Amino acid sequence: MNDFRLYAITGEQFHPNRDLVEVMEEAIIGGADIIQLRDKTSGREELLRKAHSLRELTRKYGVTFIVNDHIDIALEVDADGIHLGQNDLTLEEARKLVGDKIIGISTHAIEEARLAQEQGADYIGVGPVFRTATKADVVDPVSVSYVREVAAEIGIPFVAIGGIKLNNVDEVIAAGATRICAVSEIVGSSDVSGTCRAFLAKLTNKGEAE
Ligand code: 3NM
Repeated sequence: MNDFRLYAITGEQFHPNRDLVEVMEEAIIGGADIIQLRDKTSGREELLRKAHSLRELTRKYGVTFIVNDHIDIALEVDADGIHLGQNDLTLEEARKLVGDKIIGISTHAIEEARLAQEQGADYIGVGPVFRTATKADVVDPVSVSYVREVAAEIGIPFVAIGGIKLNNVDEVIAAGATRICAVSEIVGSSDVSGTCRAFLAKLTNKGEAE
């Protein structure tokens, strides 16, 4: 897969008066290099419409496009990949359906990370690092110590997620994260592009300091 640094996930509840595609375009302009459509409330038609629009947008900018949960929709719009939780299909079942598309898996403990790697995930989510109100029923925060564990042991790309803000991301980067995902901090910002640029500057400065 193309590697990435800043992963932006949709969260329309954080921008009730703004258009989805417009907000995600600002994220891309600010430097987000992978976009995920995550929507737990829309019906299939609505979801498909959003997926088509975001596919068009991400193609225009050459940015990776991932669909959360809905493999059928990912296939229908020719997304670059899918993202699955721990309770979704097994990786083996998903791989049969999506072939060589990207498969990302949410993990909340090192055993889950090891298993995802072993079973051929292309990347994993590592979180929630901090408390988040964005994902319902998520486990308690895993803290930066889980980021540290994954950074030390896991070979496939991992992205830190959950409650990550500009004011706490330094701690996550210091623990070894080189890829960051934020939902509310990015799409809920009054300056979406600026927020993305600020995240990237922090990721880049770490690189220079090494
Ligand atoms: N997955 P925010 S936490 C979509 O830990 C998602 O797997 C998580 O939203 C995980 O940046 C999360 O607004 C929500 O806290 C992250």
